[in-house]
Amino acid sequence: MGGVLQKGESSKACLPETKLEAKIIEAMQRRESEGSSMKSFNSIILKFPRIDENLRKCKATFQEFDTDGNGAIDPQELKHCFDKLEIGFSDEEINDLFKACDINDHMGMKFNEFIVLLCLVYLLKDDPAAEHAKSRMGLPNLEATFETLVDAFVFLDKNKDGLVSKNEMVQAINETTTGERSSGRIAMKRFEEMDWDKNGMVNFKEFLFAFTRWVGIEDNDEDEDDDGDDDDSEEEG
Ligand SMILES: [Ca+2]
Ligand SMILES: [Ca+2]
Ligand SMILES: [Ca+2]
Repeated sequence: MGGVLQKGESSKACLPETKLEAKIIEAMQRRESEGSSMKSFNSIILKFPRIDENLRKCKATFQEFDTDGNGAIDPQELKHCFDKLEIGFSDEEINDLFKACDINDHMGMKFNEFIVLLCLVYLLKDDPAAEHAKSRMGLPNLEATFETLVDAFVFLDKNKDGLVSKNEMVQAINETTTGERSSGRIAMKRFEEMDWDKNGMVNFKEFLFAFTRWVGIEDNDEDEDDDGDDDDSEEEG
């Protein structure tokens, strides 16, 4: 066959809530036309430790751009970050991204939110129409990791509509059959963890936030090591 079915007209049930989200879906669909190198759900799972390791390295980048050191990146710091990384986004785009990723609504990016934001930037930059298409962000390690995350999403999104449905999740896991009956239930659980707004679809942002949780990156700043006044880690006689 090889033809592309144009049946988008009938599936307008869940419209993207924002312009940014529409752009993300568009960028994802563009990327999906290139296919995924993932062969199975297991191959995604197997990459978790490496993804975790690389995202943690990003902590230094986060701290670098948190210039006032308050543990969060505010809109001003984010703009500086984009300048420094030569990410040619408009102020409006930066603000939209900030709002989309500032899930606690406290006008500050926590570490996990920052990672999600950068990964969205990575996807959005891959736009042939954009001025800085395909140019590097100056974060080679991270970009490889982001590519893996995008690749994983592409693998899951079987019908290439830029969103992962519950059925697609089940399908992805069933393809991996190792004869385990529990995999379906795990898939459900994973899906529910991802689908924050419970609209039955997981978008790339939801996927990324879920991912940062799975690999254990929360917005906890309890493990800061730059203050030196930890009260529980070291006790001196
Ligand atoms: Ca700050
Ligand atoms: Ca889909
Ligand atoms: Ca959702």
